[in-house]
Order: sequence, then structure tokens, then C-alpha cells
Amino acid sequence: MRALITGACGFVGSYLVRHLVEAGDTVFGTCLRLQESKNTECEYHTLDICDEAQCRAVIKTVQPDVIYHLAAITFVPTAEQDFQATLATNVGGTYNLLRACQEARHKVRFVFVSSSEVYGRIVPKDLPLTEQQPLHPANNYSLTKAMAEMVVQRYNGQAGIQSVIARPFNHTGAGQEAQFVASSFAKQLAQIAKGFLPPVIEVGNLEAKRDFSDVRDIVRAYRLIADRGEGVYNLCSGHSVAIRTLLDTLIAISGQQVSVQVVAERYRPLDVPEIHGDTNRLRNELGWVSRYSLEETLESLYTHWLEKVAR
Ligand code: A2R
Repeated sequence: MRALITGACGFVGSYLVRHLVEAGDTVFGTCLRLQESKNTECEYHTLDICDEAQCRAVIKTVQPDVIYHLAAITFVPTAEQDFQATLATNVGGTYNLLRACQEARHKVRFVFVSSSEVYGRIVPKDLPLTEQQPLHPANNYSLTKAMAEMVVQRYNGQAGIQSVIARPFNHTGAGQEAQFVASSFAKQLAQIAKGFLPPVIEVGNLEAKRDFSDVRDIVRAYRLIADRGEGVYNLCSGHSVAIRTLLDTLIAISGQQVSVQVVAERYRPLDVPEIHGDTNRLRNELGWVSRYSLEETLESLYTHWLEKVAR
């Protein structure tokens, strides 16, 4: 299987490269800016998905059997600041890739990585969220992901393109940027452990309950979806955990005595107090089960930051 991953140098892309190589696929990755490759078993190409000609060239060169489309503007505040760039990347970039496949008349599986954020403002009676839940995007990031899902559906079945959509809920693991909540806590705890920070951890709103998975479980689901998925899949654990529990678990893992300080810059009022997804399609149709407990995920995150933090 010739697999092409866009956004292969990103957080999830790096895990997906490793997983597909281990599974025996011939893996090609695209990166906006090519970094020194850690994995020589994957051939990397520079690609700006906003550039139609570059998309056509990569599809023509690689001739993939499957495309995992991960490249995107992924950070919600960045998307809020620049709607045009987010539209061009998340929607236009998806369109460019699909057009390139259509023009090449190339038979391909197209796995679009969307987001659970497309469900937007939900109320407790909507839980657990199924794939049939109407989409109500509430920010630029989720709006462009929902629009891109429609682009994917528009090209599904055309010129040999077979698409499937993944809606991952929160996922984390070693290597995630510290702008995301679990990684932010783990990094601060590692800095405290090394004596670079006083024993005070800065937090925002701890009351939100979200559905967290390990990034390694998520990339396994992407390959299963590529292999035999159809339609739309929620990728989630099926239960929610309070952000306060994430914090308490990480503090316990670090074995430190710290005080917790709520700071205004990190504090956002809660639009949606609780989110968790329905995993039935993923489990029953594809036989997916998670392999990592939340504790194991948080341990790997903390260990990663312990090795990485510097003064
Ligand atoms: O900005 P960079 O150098 O970090 O590159 C990001 C890349 N990217 C692009 N690639 C090609 N052409 C573009 N115009 C373009 N703009 C951004 O997409 C980055 O390497 C990658 C996304 O990776 P992360 O931000 O680390 O996101 P993560 O957590 O790996 O999420 C993967 C997928 C995304 O589609 C999310 O929306 C979804 O999972 O949840």
C-alpha cells in the first residue's frame, strides 16, 4: 500500500508515519517546511497545500493508493485571527488535493481528518455525540473543517476517489505542543521538577469535561478507517474526563507537591461543559479498541517534557 500523509511533520503526522511504516506500508509524507527527517523509511516532499501545482506534482510523483489528509491550520486562536488563511488552507488545500486526484484519474482512498469541533455548541441531551449529530461549528477552525467535509463529499465517488471522514475528539501524547491543555500541565510540571519554575502550576478553567484519547490509538484508527471504513467516524474514548482530573493525575505522576493557580490569561468561560462521543461505529464496524489508558498517555507526555525542557 502506497500511503501519502499530508502534514506528516505535525504532531499526529509523525505518529502516523511510524505506525504505517510498522504496518508495512510504503509511506510518503508531505511537510510545509521540510525538517531533518527522523524516519528514513518515509520519503518526504515539501508541499504547501494552498498551491495547486504543487499538489498536482506530488500526486503525480507519489501515485498513492491512500491519502491521509492531516495538513491544516489546527490551532483555534490562529484560525480566529486569520479566517482567510484558514479558509485557504483547510478548505482550499483539501480542494486542491482532491482536484489533483480527480485530474490524475487516480484510484485513491482519501481519509479526511476533520475534528469533533464540527459538532460545535451542544447541550447535555446530545451526549454521547453520534456521527448523525447536526454540525454547528462555533469557531473558524471548526467552520473550515465542516466546509472541507463538504468538499470531500462533493468529490467522493468521482474519478476513482473514495473518501472517508474521521472526526477525532481530543487526543494527546508525547510531542504535542504546549499550547494544548494536557501538554501545558505536563511541561510546567517538568519545569518545576527540574527547578526551572517555582512549584506553582498555572491553569485555566478546570471544570470542562472532554473526551481524551492517546494519539497512538488515534493513528491506529486512521489506518483501520482507510482499510475498510465508509462514511464518517467519531474517534474517541466514549467517556469524558474533567480537566481537573487530568491535572491531578499528572501531579500524581510527577510525584511533586505543587500549588494550583488560576490565571486570567488561561481562563475561558465554558460554552460547552461536557463532551463525549459515541464509539459504536468505530468499535463495532472496525473492531477498534483503545490500547492506552489515560495514565499511560499522561506518563508518556510527562516523560517527554522531562527530557525536553531547558531553562
Ligand atoms: O505550520 P507547520 O509548519 O507546523 O505545518 C503544519 C501543516 N500545515 C500545512 N501543510 C501544508 N500546507 C499548508 N498550507 C499548511 N499549513 C499547515 O499541517 C503542521 O505540520 C500540520 C498540522 O499539524 P499539527 O498542527 O501538529 O496538527 P495535529 O495535531 O498533528 O493535527 C493533525 C490533524 C489536523 O488536520 C487537525 O485539524 C486534526 O488532526 O485534528
